[in-house]
Amino acid sequence: MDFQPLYDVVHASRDARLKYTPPRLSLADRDALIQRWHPDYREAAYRPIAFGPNAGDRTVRELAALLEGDSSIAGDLPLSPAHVVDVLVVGGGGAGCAAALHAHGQGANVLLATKLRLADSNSVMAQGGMQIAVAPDDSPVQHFLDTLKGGHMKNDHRLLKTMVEEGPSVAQWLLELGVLFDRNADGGLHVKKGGGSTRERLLTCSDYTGLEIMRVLKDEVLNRKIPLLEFSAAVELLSDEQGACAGAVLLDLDNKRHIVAAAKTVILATGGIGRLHIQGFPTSNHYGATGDGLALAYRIGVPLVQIDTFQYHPSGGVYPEQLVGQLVTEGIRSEGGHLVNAKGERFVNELDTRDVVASSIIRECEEGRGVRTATGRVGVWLDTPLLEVAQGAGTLDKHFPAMVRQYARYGVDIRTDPVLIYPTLHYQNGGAKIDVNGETPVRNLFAAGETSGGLHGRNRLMGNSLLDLMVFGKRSGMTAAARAAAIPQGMLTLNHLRRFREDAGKHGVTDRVVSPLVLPAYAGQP
Ligand code: MEZ
Repeated sequence: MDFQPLYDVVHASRDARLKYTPPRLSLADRDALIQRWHPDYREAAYRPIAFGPNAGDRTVRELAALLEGDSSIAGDLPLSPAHVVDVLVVGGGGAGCAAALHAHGQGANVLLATKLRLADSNSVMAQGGMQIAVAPDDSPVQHFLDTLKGGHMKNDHRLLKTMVEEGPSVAQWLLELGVLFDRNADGGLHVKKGGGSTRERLLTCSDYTGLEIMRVLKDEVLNRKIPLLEFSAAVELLSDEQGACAGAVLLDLDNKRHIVAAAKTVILATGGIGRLHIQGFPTSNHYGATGDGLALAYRIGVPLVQIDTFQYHPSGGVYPEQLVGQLVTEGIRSEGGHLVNAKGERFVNELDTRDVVASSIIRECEEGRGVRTATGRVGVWLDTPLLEVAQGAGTLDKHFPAMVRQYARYGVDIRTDPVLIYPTLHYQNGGAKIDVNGETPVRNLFAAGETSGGLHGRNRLMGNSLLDLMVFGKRSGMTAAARAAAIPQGMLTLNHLRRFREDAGKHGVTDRVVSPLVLPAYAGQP
C-alpha cells in the first residue's frame, strides 16, 4: 500500500496544527466521551459472574469464563512436597523479583517460580517510565491527586497513599542496585511529564525503562542465588484446614509433571491478562499474560475489585502487521507528538488521560476519519517526525532508540514518516483485593503488581505501574517473610478446590474452560 499521499496530509498540516492545542476535557465532557466510546462501556461485552467470591458482579465475558473455569488437576493429586519454603513467589517480572529480593533480604527461605524465563513479563517491555515525585516542584501529595483524578476518584486511598509516599525510597533502592536512569546535564535525575500528570515525574531510561530495571533486578536475583524454577506455572493453590494459603501446585512445562511446593506464604505476581484479547483487541502484553493469578486467587476465595475496567493504551501499532498491538510509547506524546486524523486534524489533547485519548481515537475511526490499511485495519497518525522538526534532527534516535529500531526492522522510518496507531489492550485496572502490605483476605496469600487491584481506580496513569510493582513487591515480600518467621507450615489440602467445584455444580455451570490458561488459547495446551 502506498502511504505517501496519506503521509503528505500529515506533513502539510503540521504548521497549522502547531498553532492549536485541543484543550483537556472537563470532568463532565470526559465522562460523556468515555461512556459513548470507551470499550469498558460496551454492554454486550459483559456478563455477571455465576458463582464464587464475585458472584453477580459484571466483568468481560473472557474474564468471567476464566474465573469460573476448572482446575487442570484432579482432587486426589498426591500432595507430597518437592519444596518446603517460607515464601513462594509466583511470577518473575518486576513485582515477583522485588518481592523475592525483599523477602530474601529479611532472611526468608524463598522459592521463585515463573512459567517462562526469569523476567519474561510486561515489566521488561515497559517503555515510557516510572512516576516518582522527585522533582523540587513536586510532592507525593501532588502525585496522589493526579493519580486520583486519572482514576476517576475510585482509587483505594490507602494503597495510593502508600505508593506515592514510598516512591522516593524506591528510586533510591533502584539507583543503589545500579539502574541507569536518564540524567540532566547537572547530573540530577531527568524527569518527564506523562499524560494526566501536572508535574514532570517520569524517571526514564530512554524508551527501555522496564528493560533496564529488569536487567538489574534479574541480576540481583541470580547473584543472590535465590532458588528459581523457570518454565514452572502455578496451576493451583493449596489451602490448610483453616482455609489459609499453604503453598501451590506448579506444572513443569518441560516434563509435564506436577511439582508440589509447601510454603508458609505465597505471593502471586503473575501480571496481566492481555493475552485473553478481551473484545478481540490486540495487546501490548507479553506471551504469558493470561491472568493466571486472578484465576488462582479467585478459586481459593479472594474477591476481585474493579474487574469491569481495563486499560486500552491509546497507541498500539496498526501497521506494519508484525507490530499490530505493540506499544508505541506515550513518551512520544509526552514530548509533543500530535495525534492526527485522516483529514490532518488534531482531535484530542494528547496529554489527556489514556481513557480519554483512546476513546477519542475510537470515535475518529468509527466516524470515518481514520486511515484504513490494505488488511482492513484502521487507525490514526502519531506525528513522530514532528519531534525531529520541533526539537532537532536526532531527537528520536536519542530519546526513543528502541522505537526507531523496532519500526526500522520492518522498513518504516519513524523519523520521516508518521506511525499509524489504534488502542491496544494494555492493562487490567482491577485485580485481587489487597491491603497495604499486599495481603489478600485469604490469610498468608499476597498479591503484588498487576494481579492486585484497587490502587489505580478506573484508569491507571502512565508510569504508575512500575512504581506499583516495586512498592507492593517490597511490602508483600517483607510482610510475607515476617509472617513466615512466626507461623508453622500449614497442612496441604485441596479443600477449597473441592468446594469451588461443588459451587460450580450447584450453579449448573458446565462446559468450563481449564483455568489458569497458562498460555494463550492459540498456543494450544501447555
Ligand atoms: O505505564 C505505562 O503503561 C507506560 C509508561 C507505557 C508507555 O506508554 O510507555
